[in-house]
Amino acid sequence: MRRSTLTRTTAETDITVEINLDGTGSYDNETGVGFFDHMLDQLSRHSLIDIKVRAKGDLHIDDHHTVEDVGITLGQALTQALGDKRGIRRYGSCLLAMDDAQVRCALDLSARPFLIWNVDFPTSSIGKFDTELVREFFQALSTHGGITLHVDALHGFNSHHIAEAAFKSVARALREAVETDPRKADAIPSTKGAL
Ligand SMILES: [Mn+2]
Repeated sequence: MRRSTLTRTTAETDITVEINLDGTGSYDNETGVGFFDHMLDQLSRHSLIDIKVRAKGDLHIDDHHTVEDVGITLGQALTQALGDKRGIRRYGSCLLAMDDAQVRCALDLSARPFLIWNVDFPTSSIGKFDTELVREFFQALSTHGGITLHVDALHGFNSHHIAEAAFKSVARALREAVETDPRKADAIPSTKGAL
């Protein structure tokens, strides 16, 4: 089964993540950061990866450590659940529209973390949520999930829509990349023989 459960505890955060790559997009996320829960729910719903996150972070400072550390733990859980990556499609992409916003994602589950992030927000916050943290989350996910992750916002004027379109676009691309390719279900998708 392509599942994993991981707990990561530091002086700043205490996080448990459960995922099932072969899920139905069911989610249960409680991080103490409302907007971020809403984004994690989107990530699950549109990747069809079941995601449960419980995070207790130092929110009295700000949301930064909590958001970043959920990205780290989710990335680690993804790496663990993918195992040797046998049979996966490996690549995924999505051009996603949400109202005024359009976001493009191309990714490779390459084990070579690299983030290209061309996403500008017109406002510095969405409600109480700092828009800078969206990049922090995806940087952590890319690094610890071993993902070459390119995200470009082509246009948009509403920060909530741009952030949400980014999460949905990455989710859709991730859905494609983690799926098993029935034409090559027992092979590792690399000419090197390892990923
Ligand atoms: Mn929304």
